Amino acid sequence: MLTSNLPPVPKYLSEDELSEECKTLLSTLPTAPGWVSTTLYKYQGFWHPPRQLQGVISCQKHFQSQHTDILLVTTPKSGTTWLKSILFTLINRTNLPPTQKNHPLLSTNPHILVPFLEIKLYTDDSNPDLSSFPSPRLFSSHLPYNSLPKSVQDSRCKIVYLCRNPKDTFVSLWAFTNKLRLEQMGSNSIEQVFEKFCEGENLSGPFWDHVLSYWHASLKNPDKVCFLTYEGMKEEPEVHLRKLAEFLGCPFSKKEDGENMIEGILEICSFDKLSNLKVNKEGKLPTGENNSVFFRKGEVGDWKNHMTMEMVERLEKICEEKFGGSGLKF
Ligand code: PAP
Repeated sequence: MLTSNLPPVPKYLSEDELSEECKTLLSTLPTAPGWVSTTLYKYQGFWHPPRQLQGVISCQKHFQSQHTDILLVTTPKSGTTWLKSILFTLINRTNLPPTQKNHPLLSTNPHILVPFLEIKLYTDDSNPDLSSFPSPRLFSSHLPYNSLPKSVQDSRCKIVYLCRNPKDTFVSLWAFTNKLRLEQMGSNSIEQVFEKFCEGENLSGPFWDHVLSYWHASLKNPDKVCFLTYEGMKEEPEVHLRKLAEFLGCPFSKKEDGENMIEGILEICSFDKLSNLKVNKEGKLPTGENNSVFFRKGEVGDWKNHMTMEMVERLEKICEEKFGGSGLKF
């Protein structure tokens, strides 16, 4: 019998466990080449890899939102890992002060503490038992607004939305997906994937449609959707953390201000702190990704080191067209 010398395919790329329902659906959807998986599928106007799509369908069918739930939604590579850390620390700060020596963030990757609905919980199990999650339950998602499970839209649960300027998002996505590609696949050049990004053919893309879906939802219902940007968080972290705490109904008390609670939260969630922890340098997610792939530079403006002038002009032109008149500027 011939045996392959290639390492086994990690779970995040595996298509072995796709249900018949998912396979049938996939066969009806438009396709585009994937950045990591071979194919992306367009479902409800947005692109998903096959394994994730199975999670999307199950989550839409089965997830029952509770009024007290908090859902962090992000465009991929906009600072999801950072906001997961911040939200987890913020809502648990009374029982788990950020200065506590054995704080969970010091030994557990943020993606474990705040799991994705469609990428983790509903891909592992089509209808997982979520009863062990303490209230308020904190989940995350990359789903566009219109693809959220109906119960999320109908319930009084809170949505925290985070996006990032498209140029840094693109560069981060390019670097990230190259790290997830198997060695035998080689790397994608920046030119190759730039075309796809401009066409909207990327994980959870088109980028602009994703962002606009939440921008409009936040304008329509500011008590339900809190719209944040990576750049805003970087520029004024205290202001935004205070805003987040108020939005979630757990504002900082005078006593907490006196104890420098905000500084403590920002410190434990900082790029330097998290990226240098053993768990994030050496650990892996159960789906096979190295935890370190979620920490690269953590800066605003790294696009200047990678994109050509032509790329910048083209992307800015697309963004002007797409975001023009929306009141949203990057
Ligand atoms: P995801 O959407 O796939 O979960 P996400 O966490 O959004 O990934 O992307 C990682 C980006 O956030 C990386 O950006 P970069 O490629 O431009 O460097 C990563 O470095 C950055 N990041 C991770 N943790 C932090 C943090 N604590 N503070 C600021 N940026 C961070």
